[in-house]
Amino acid sequence: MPSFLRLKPMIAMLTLLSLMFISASRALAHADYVSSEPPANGTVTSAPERVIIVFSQELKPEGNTIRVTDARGNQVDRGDTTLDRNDPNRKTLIVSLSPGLSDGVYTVNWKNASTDGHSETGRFRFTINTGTTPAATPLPATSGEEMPGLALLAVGSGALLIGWALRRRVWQR
Ligand SMILES: [Cu+2]
Repeated sequence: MPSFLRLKPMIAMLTLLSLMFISASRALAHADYVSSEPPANGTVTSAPERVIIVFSQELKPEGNTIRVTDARGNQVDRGDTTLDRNDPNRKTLIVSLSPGLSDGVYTVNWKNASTDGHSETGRFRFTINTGTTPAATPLPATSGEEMPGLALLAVGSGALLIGWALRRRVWQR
């Protein structure tokens, strides 16, 4: 068998692999968490009146949610998530909180709707510690949960293809 024919499956495989990686990285370019108030894993010394989250892309006016719960899972936001009108770039969400929240650990679950048609979710925690109650324990790291499955799928399929190609090459010898 001429050697150039042996290269064909290799080239096809590499092309397919690159396409998968391109589509995977495109899918990952959504409105990601950039910063927030209170900051993720941060501690504030007085009860905040609102939670503000800044994202990396413009958001739609609807379809965004910030849900804030206390350590017992009780909702402490007022269910009024909106785009922050102070941000002309429309990358900021804001939700108001029940007044006078007590010291403790709070969890923020967010879901956004990017103008590129994609939706993303994530979660972080913050602590209120006014110094009037014993200090709260430190928090685990923040997590952004954005389709890790797709990237894994690309890597997994790539590994399978490489295995398949190698097997074929050994066979043809
Ligand atoms: Cu996107």
